[in-house]
Formats: sequence, structure tokens, C-alpha cells
Amino acid sequence: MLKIEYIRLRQIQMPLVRPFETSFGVTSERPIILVEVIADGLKGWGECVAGREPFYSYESVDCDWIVLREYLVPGLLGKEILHPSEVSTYLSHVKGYPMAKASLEAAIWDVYSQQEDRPLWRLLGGKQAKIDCGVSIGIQSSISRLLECVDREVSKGYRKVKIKVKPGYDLEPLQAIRHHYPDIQLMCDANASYTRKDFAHLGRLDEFKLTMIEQPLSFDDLLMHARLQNRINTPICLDESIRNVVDLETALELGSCRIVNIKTGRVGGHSQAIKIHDQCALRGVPVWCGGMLETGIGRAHNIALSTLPNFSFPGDVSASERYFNRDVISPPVTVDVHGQIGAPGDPGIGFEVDENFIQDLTTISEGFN
Ligand code: OSB
Ligand code: MG
Repeated sequence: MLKIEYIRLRQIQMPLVRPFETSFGVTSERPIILVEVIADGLKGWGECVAGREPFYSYESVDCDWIVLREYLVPGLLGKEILHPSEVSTYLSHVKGYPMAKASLEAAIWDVYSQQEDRPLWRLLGGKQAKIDCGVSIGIQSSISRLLECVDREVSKGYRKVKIKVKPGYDLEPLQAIRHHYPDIQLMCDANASYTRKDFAHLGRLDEFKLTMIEQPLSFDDLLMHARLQNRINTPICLDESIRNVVDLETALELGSCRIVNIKTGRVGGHSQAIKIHDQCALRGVPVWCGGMLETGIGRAHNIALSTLPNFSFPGDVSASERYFNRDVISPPVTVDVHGQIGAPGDPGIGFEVDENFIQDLTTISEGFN
């Protein structure tokens, strides 16, 4: 039994080592909501992956801050739970806001696994003691800069290269990378920037033998994704479109994708992520773990989730140094020369949270009991 005694919400400001550009915009600094939950004297940490602006989805730091403090935190305070999977029932009165909900559930999973004295990844159902890692490379100002980025990451050992694409920046960068690296696992992520008018154009990507194309069309258009998948050989992977098991069932029934990207934040928590993982496994659909430019706290949770058995492609789970000069956990997340991260042996998220550094980065902080 876990009694939720105290919750602290904070906002920290994290500068990125270099700007990250996608089809929806450029990010140079991340305001991030961190969640601290104290239950039975143990402290757990979660991270809300909402961006500053509502561009990836409708959630944003400012809105999630209000939803967390006004509605979600009050729904949990004082509650007694046997297992973190019960958290979502106390939050279901709020419609939507999966990223805000996931941050609370994550912190409670951290506490729960400390109480059980076992690593979080084991309690989530993890089997892979090492996970395969890939990188997500933002849109670059020139092809030569892009090739420099790819070169750096491939020589570090990363096992998959994903580049962000958008209309007008797709064939040329992919062609250049494929020319120089005929055999790497290469894929692209459009973040919903194409439309049904682009089907013939997207068919031209087949020649680059991509592992997959991620979220070419709008999040709410599973039907068009199915029609596109019928016309192209490149497997479609859905990210934004899969918000829960119902979306997944619809997508698989329609044939909208062959691969699924799982992000705890997008689906409302580890418990829902596990359900999606299990359902995909049952249907023979491989999954992999996406990323949202997380600090070490979110990164640690992603590592734990990635150890589940149906995580079959290298994830967007990479070293802290790719995004931050100094991370909020110590030691930071590092990737070995084989492009892998070992799952930690300690109970909880398995990384020590640097509370002094977090205090220095904090712009707003509020405690509730
Ligand atoms: O669509 O996967 C995405 C970053 C921010 C928002 C959306 C996405 C991404 C990434 C970055 O691709 C992955 C990472 O954290 O390394
Ligand atoms: Mg994506």
C-alpha cells in the first residue's frame, strides 16, 4: 500500500547544446515540468514531456502546469494505491492531457519500485538488460552539415539514424545519406507534415530502403495512412496517431501502419504504454521507444520501458550529451561503443537525481499536501 503524501511540481529551464528543428519548428531551450511524489517516505521523479508550444500535440508547458496543479494533483493527494496502474483511475475525470498524467504515474512507478526494492525496468516487465539505441537528427541548414551529424553518430556506434523531414526537405537528404551509408538502418520522421496530395512523392522514398517512415500524415487521419501504406513499400510507423489501445486497434484493423512508436507521455503513462506494447506483441507488430528531448529523468523512464520484449528497433533513446551539457541525473545517460545502454541495477529509475542542480535550474516550484 502506497499513500500519496506530498507532490511538488517545478518548472526548470534547460538550454539545449544545439537547436533541434522539426517540421513544426525549432527548439533551442526547453522549459520542462518535473514532478516529485513522496509516498511512504520515499521520493519518486517523473517528467512531463510537453513542449513550450502546442505544436507536437495540443499540450504545452503552461497548460499542463494548470491542469496538473488544479485538477490532477488534487485527484491523487491522500490516495492509497496498491499498484501504479491504479493511478490512471484517479486521473480519469480529466479528459486528455496524457503527458501531464504520465508524469505523475511515472513518479509513482519510481516510488513503487523503490518500495519493492527492484529496478523499475523489471517491474514494468522488462527482459532486455541492454537496449539498442538510435538517434533523431533535426533538420539541418545544408546537406554537408547533415552528413557531418550522421558521421558523428554512426562513428559513436548508434544503430539507427532517423532524420526529420518535411515537404521540400526529404529526397535530397535521404539520397545523400544512403549514398554514403548504403547499409545503415535509416528512417525519417515527418511529424504529420504531408497530405494526401503527396502520395506519389512519398512513393519515391521506397528507393532509399528506409526501415520505416514515421507519421507522414495528420494524427487524426488513420484512413489516409492506410491508403498510403497500400501504395508504398516503406513501412509506415505511427507516432502522433496512437494515443491509446483503441487508436492502435483501429490503425491495425485499417492497415494504417506496420510499426508503432511508443512514448509514455503521448499515451498517458507507463501502464497504457505496456498495454499498447502487449497488444502489438499479440498481433506481431514491432514497436520501439520514441523520445521527446527529455532530461535524464524522462530518459531513465524511457530506458526502463525499452527493455520490454517487443521493443524491436533501436529507439530514440540516446546519450544525455546529445542534448545537454549537464544533465539532472548523475551519472548522465551514456551509450557504449556498440550503441547500447545497459539497464540499471539499482531500485527505482536507477539513476541518482541531482537535486542541487535541479534547484539551480528551477524557475517555478510549488508543493502540495
Ligand atoms: O516526433 O519523435 C518525435 C522530439 C520532439 C518532439 C517530437 C519528436 C522528437 C524527436 C526527438 O524525434 C527524439 C529524441 O528525444 O531524441
Ligand atoms: Mg515522431
